[in-house]
Amino acid sequence: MSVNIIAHIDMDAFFAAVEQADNPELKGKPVVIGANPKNGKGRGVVSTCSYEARKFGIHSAMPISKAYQRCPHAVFLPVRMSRYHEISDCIFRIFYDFTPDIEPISIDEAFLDITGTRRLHGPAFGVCLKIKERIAKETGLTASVGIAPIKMAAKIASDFCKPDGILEIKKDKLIDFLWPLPVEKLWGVGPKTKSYLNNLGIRTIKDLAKRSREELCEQFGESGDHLYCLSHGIDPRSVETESEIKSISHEHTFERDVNDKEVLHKTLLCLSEKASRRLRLEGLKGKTITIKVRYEGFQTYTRAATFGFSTNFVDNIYGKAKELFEGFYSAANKVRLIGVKVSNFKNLYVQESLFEETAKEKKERIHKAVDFIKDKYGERSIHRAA
Ligand code: TTP
Ligand code: MG
Repeated sequence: MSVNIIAHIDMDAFFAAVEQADNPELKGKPVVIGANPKNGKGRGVVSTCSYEARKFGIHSAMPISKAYQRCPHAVFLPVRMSRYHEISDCIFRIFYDFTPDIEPISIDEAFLDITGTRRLHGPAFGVCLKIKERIAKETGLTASVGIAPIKMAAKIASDFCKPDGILEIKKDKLIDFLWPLPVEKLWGVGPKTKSYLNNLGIRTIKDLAKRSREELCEQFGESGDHLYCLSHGIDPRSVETESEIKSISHEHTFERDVNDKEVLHKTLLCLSEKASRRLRLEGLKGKTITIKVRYEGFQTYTRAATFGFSTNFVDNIYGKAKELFEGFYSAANKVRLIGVKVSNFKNLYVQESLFEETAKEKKERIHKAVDFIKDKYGERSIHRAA
């Protein structure tokens, strides 16, 4: 059986490193990116900080006032999202020079399937070294890279070798690498499952691997089987490239965190319109609508609902997105990012029900007309009243 080679690449201290590259005077200094500390009285949180600042115990999502207490002489800077997006685009263009099989995970992180790059670029380790060199040359930044036959191990490996490292776990060393690790390193083992497993005497991945598949399935149902496989280094998930579209999503990060419901609703509408338009461009309809809401403290929530039919109409998408949002949002929390996703696709060209067709065809025509006008006169030419 052929072995997959997957790389997980994650930039080091991304926002802080961009600031240090843009202003070399900041190199070697503790730099904290996030809310204004206002001499220790500031509200809001740390987005990230340089490794120099981490020595003082500062980390992402920590209240900015606490970060100030720990290191008042650090350089505190605001988030410059558009600049980080520019650098992120540059990094992803470098990835695409090596392989089209890329699964973006966040602004500074992706999985690359480099199984097939050997003929053109040589063995995996060398490929990743070249990628790191190009990133360094073109952006002045460092990345950490984990290489492994499965995604989960590649991700653990990149964490292990931070900052500025490369760690390759070959197939025959995968079990030696995984088994001594605490069980919560496995994907899907959060704090609750961890303490449940710990109570059963399962602390390491090896402890878990020693239990029988049947026992784990009895305890955890379907996810028992999944845990069993992961603990034995089996992870069927492949790198999901953007070309095999599984979902269409749009997100918006606010320049300033927001709790004004009207603004949030308008943003949901705008994101739903974008999703609707892209779905129609791709000839897709989805059944499941998911919203993502990230608060100022970086806690992230998703809520999903599935229709009994497939749709790409903005009325349906926005209606459901708003309903989901209203179902759990409380205005006490400020929102940093909001997103709308449509998934669970069916082929457009399969008729759902002959009787529904006429009314739907009419709606479809109207949507197409709107797209046409937007194509011709720009995104802002037509807008719905919220
Ligand atoms: P991460 O990759 O989690 O962190 P990092 O790149 O700063 O540091 P590391 O070397 O440990 O990878 O996140 C990428 C960027 O996302 C980070 O630079 C800032 C942003 N971010 C936040 O704004 N808040 C958060 O709580 C986290 C975790 C990240
Ligand atoms: Mg990072």
